[in-house]
Amino acid sequence: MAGVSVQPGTAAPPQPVHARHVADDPRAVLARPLAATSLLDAVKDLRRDVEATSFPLDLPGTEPARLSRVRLVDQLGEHLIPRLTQLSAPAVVVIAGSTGAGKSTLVNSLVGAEVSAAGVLRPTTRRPVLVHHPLDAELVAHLPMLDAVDVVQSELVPRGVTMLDAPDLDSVLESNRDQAHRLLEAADLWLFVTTAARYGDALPWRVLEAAVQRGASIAMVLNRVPPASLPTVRGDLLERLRGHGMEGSPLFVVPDLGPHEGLLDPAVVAPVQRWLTNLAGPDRSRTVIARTLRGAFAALRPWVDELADAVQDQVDAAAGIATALDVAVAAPAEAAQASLRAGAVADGAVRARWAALTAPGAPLAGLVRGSGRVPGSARDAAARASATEPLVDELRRATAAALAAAGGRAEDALAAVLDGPDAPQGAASVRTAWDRRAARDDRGRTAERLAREWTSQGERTVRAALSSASSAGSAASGAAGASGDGAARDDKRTAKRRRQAEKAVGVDTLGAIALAGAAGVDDASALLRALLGDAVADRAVATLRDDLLARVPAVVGPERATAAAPLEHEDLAEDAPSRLRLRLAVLKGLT
Ligand SMILES: Nc1nc2c(ncn2[C@@H]2O[C@H](COP(=O)(O)OP(=O)(O)O)[C@@H](O)[C@H]2O)c(=O)[nH]1
Ligand SMILES: [Mg+2]
Repeated sequence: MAGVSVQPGTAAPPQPVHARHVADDPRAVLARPLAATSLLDAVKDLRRDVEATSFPLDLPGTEPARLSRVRLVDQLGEHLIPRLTQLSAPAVVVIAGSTGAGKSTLVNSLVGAEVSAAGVLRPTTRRPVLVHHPLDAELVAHLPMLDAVDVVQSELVPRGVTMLDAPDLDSVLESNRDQAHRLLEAADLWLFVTTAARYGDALPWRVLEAAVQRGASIAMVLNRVPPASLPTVRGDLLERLRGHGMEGSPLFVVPDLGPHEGLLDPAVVAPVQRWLTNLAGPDRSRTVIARTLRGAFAALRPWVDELADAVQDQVDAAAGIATALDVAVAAPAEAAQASLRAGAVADGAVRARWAALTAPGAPLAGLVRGSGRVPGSARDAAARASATEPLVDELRRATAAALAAAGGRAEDALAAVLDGPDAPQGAASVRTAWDRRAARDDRGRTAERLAREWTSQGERTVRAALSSASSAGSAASGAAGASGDGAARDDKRTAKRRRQAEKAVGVDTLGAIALAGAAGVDDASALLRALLGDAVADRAVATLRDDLLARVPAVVGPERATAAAPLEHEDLAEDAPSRLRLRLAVLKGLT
């Protein structure tokens, strides 16, 4: 079987007759699915990110940015994305023509397989068949006529094109089924198949004219032309095309070579195949999309940039507020530590309890005799331990109160910064979202926990001080033995008294005394020195005092954190503005 011929007996390459280039018709140049999809995806991504962008802080200029964001989401979602989706849909090429013209045979031959029933027995094509490339499945899914067709996939259909073997025109028009009409109206291109015998039929021309009026492109396949009559028939057909305003349409000629069943020779349909491939040409379709949407994309850039700038303002403001909050709590934290160092915990109930415990005849009275001996037995130690329990309770209560007060002053300072005349931009939004009640509830619990932890360190700290002194002491006594030094003898006496105190007073009670000393009861520190020696007593008291001061940040920090919680927003994160800018860059690269 010979290829498509333009002139019988010439070796002219099989080219369609063109009066006008198909590519000039924007309707004829449809999207390349890959590029179109990525462009569509890029715009969808942008829309999603723009929609997700919030402006948590009220700044000057935030309100216009919020409105602009809403309008941009609308513009993208209601206009650009539908338009892009439309442009990205594959071109629907409907194969139309009179019954028996060879439509189904042409479709089958183009895809190299019998996807649509063909034959002499009528009717053959009862339900339209839509053929597309497997990779276009997702885009094809958006086509409006899917419920009315059988869908077949073929690798031989160029991407970006779907072929629809429609029911015979005559039967479509007779049945006047809405579905069939919708099908034909959805077509972007008509590949009109006619024969030397049928091209004069009036009905197909009426249908074609209506398609041209709707803006569809037309190409003609003149099928089964006896070589002898080709010049006449071809001339006639071109005349008719001109008469119906279709002079620009390509014309393919398939010569008749006698009775035929099954697929046509691939060479015969190659020009039609090339035309289809050309139709789906990748770069051109991308250019068409870009050209069609150039105005929209150009408007998008400054718009998105503006939003990204507004997000940047939010991020900058958040950083400013965070710094202001840091500064706000620094002074109350330092003041709280200074007052703890000055003995705030000891004032009031603690000092009164100490006085009661050390009054003449009370459990801690006369612990140190003039001789330096520590009076008492292990039984006395147990009695003293239970007697000092109320002292530890009092210390815990006073410590909790002091720490809670530090938290309260931190809250006041935070409020002053967020409310004050020099409040940083956006502070009002943070202030509104700040859950002060929750902070207060937590504060009491936190302060009590910290106080309990601190008082539980008394005994442990004394034990640690004693054990480090005894290991240092045994090292020192070795040296003293050799030199007979007086200070070493003193150390020996101190160490002996320490051991006595440990046994007779008990580490529990020593811990309570050390806590009282660290809290600021100077008499307690003095007693501890008398019992344990200056070095060990001072070490224990200093350790406990440092421990107490170190708990201030644990109560002030959460105050700041609660106030700053509204800043923990992903749109206030440092990289927030770059998200939108990145989307814009991707889009720029695609258009
Ligand atoms: N000789 C010849 N027969 C053809 C050609 N195209 C189709 N036919 C035959 O014409 C008959 C009708 O073809 P079919 O594809 O079913 O036409 P449709 O009704 O337009 O789909 C079938 O028997 C085909 O084998 C062709 O190019 N040459
Ligand atoms: Mg058919």
